[in-house]
Amino acid sequence: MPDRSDLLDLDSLLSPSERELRASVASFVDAEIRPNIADWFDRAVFPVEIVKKLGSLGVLGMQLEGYGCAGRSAVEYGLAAHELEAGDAGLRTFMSVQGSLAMTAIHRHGSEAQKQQWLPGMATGDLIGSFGLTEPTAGSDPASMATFARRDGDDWVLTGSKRWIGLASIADLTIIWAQTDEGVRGFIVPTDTPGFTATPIARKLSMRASIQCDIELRDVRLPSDAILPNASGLRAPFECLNEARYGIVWGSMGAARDSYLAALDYAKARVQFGKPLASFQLTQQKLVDMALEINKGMLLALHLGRLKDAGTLQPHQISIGKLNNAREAVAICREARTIIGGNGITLDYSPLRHANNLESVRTYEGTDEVHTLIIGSHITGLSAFN
Ligand code: TGC
Repeated sequence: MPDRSDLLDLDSLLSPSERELRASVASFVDAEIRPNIADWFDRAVFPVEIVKKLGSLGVLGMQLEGYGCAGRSAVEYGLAAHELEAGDAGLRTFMSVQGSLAMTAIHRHGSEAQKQQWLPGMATGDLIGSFGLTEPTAGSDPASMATFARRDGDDWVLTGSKRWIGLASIADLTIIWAQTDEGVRGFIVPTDTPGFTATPIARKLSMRASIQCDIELRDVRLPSDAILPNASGLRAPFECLNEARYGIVWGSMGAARDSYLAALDYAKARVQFGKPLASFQLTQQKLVDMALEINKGMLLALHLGRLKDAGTLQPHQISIGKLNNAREAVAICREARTIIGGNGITLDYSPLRHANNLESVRTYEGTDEVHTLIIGSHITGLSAFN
């Protein structure tokens, strides 16, 4: 975190290589994202040309070992998500869908041949992946998914639909989770397979510099080796979601930090009633409240990252981070907009764009409600779902 937002010297808790990684992603965001993001968001464009640049930066599947992946730590992965989302959540979401979901599904659950076929190209950004779990009528409750894969000789034949699937219309492959006679299984579906269609969802008020799709699967025939051999049951996609949820813990605070800094700069420059807004007590209170939550959120992210690097991070702890940081980040971005006043409703300033994006972030990868009840179940030993 730059020092105007790092009130606790959290920097001192990072190693030189962690600071170096963070600086390289921050420079990338300054050069490639900040100058263009208002235009991309306004025109609802995902800049496909950025994919290979992110590959060259080494952040696609960066937390994975081997197969061309960078093998960086969980904290480094978090710092990259933090800096990218300070640029825009849509771009951080690309990194998450590609690296945390699609690549993790193959790396964790795939065969050796599948890993060698797909992962090196995905790490460079030559291949784009997506991850199809959610359905039009199965969002928070993926166990109720209707997509079905039936055996036909040696082949599998998939039928069903998915919704809110990031990047699917430009992807080369999608991981499709489907019911089978033996429970939920995962399949690698090349997107040029007959019967597969992906249609971007239009008229979004959030994540406009990103793509989310409806997918239709009409008798999509796949060879027997398309199945992920080591993924059996819903536990498998949830293990991938853990990775993406962890990235959100860090990413959401990046959006919050960028909004806080925009409000701070504005408050110091903007003069009303003969003095800077920053000198008013009410403005200072807003800035202080934002800074406190950002510093607490970063401490939480770093603690969870250290647990993850130690191999001890538990799903309910990820829920604590995802729930708290996404929820606080939305509040911070909205409050930052109030300091910028009427000017803050334009794309000349980042807070309202970040706040709109965070409406998606607090919803996908488990809503506030889902994460509250995962934590509630951990505390009480009683599940609210079953
Ligand atoms: P439940 O019975 O609790 O669990 C089924 C099995 O999964 C295991 N499990 C986990 N394992 C690892 N990590 C986790 N976080 C896990 N959560 C559950 C569990 O132990 C069990 O294993 P086993 O071996 O005993 O069978 O399942 P449930 O249906 O009762 O779960 C309830 C609930 C609400 C917690 C769960 O359904 C949930 O997390 N819902 C939220 C779903 C969600 O986050 N969806 C987002 C999908 S993202 C997407 O499709 C698009 S990605 C974004 C993009 O593309 O842009």
